[in-house]
Amino acid sequence: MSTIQDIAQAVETGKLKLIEGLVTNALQEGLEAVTILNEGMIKALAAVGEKFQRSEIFVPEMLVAARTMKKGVEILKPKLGSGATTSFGKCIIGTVQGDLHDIGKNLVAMMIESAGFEVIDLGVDVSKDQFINAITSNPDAKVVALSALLTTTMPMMQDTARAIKGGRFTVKVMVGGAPITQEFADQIGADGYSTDAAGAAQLAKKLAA
Ligand code: B12
Repeated sequence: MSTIQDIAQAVETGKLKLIEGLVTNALQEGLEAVTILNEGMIKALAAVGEKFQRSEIFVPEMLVAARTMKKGVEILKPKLGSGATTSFGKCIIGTVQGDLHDIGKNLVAMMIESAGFEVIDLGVDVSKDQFINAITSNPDAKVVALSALLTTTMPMMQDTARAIKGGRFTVKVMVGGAPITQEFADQIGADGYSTDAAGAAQLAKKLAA
């Protein structure tokens, strides 16, 4: 029997080879995909971050935990979407320049896509100019979603959001990521902020309406 604890433990200790079986078993046993994601995987990565902060583990361990989570999310993916059929238009998403974290951004992209958007994912380390070029090439885009996980890349999020808001674009800007707050979002002139992927999808729909 696979429990949430087994999954959390596998992510935390980077048991890449075990994760597929554990997640598949948990789903077969009737655990909800969203519970596995939130209680098993996201909490485990938060614990990994705390261990890193205490210098109990280092970048390689953090990386293997991230890979394990990604593998697990692949298995959950078909179960996480809402299967919406309404079309809300295009959403451009990316992690801002200097930042390579993409697990949260990918979850947000997945939820936004399943809420009914066509997602244009620019990936990680995306410069202000790359965002502007993507908006220029997709003038019908409704929302741009910026992700940042490092306090050192928050200024880049600010530059990017301000450049977009300062241009002649109608697109709405939403922001998120672990260090981002509503206060910061307001300060940089973003149109919206959410703490998690499910909230991000709701917010994108509201902004596109
Ligand atoms: C995994 C990880 C890595 C992996 C990333 C792999 C990958 N492909 O993403 C690797 C090993 C590469 C890595 C590298 C580094 N990392 Co790192 N990493 C993490 C860790 C453990 C987990 C992040 C994660 O994926 N969480 C799970 C996801 C689901 O959560 P999330 O990203 O927050 O996303 C959710 C919300 O924030 C929100 N959201 C996210 N984006 C968006 C966007 C929008 C628009 C919206 C609305 C919402 C939203 O929705 C998501 C889903 O619910 C965190 C710890 C932590 N507590 O965050 C440290 C952490 C972010 N890393 C940290 C550091 C220091 C680094 C390095 C500088 C380490 C180093 N010395 O090299 C490098 C930086 C590399 C770079 N230039 O980016 C620090 C940052 C400290 C700080 N205050 O800035 C943290 C907090 C660890 C710590 N406690 O010290 N890291």
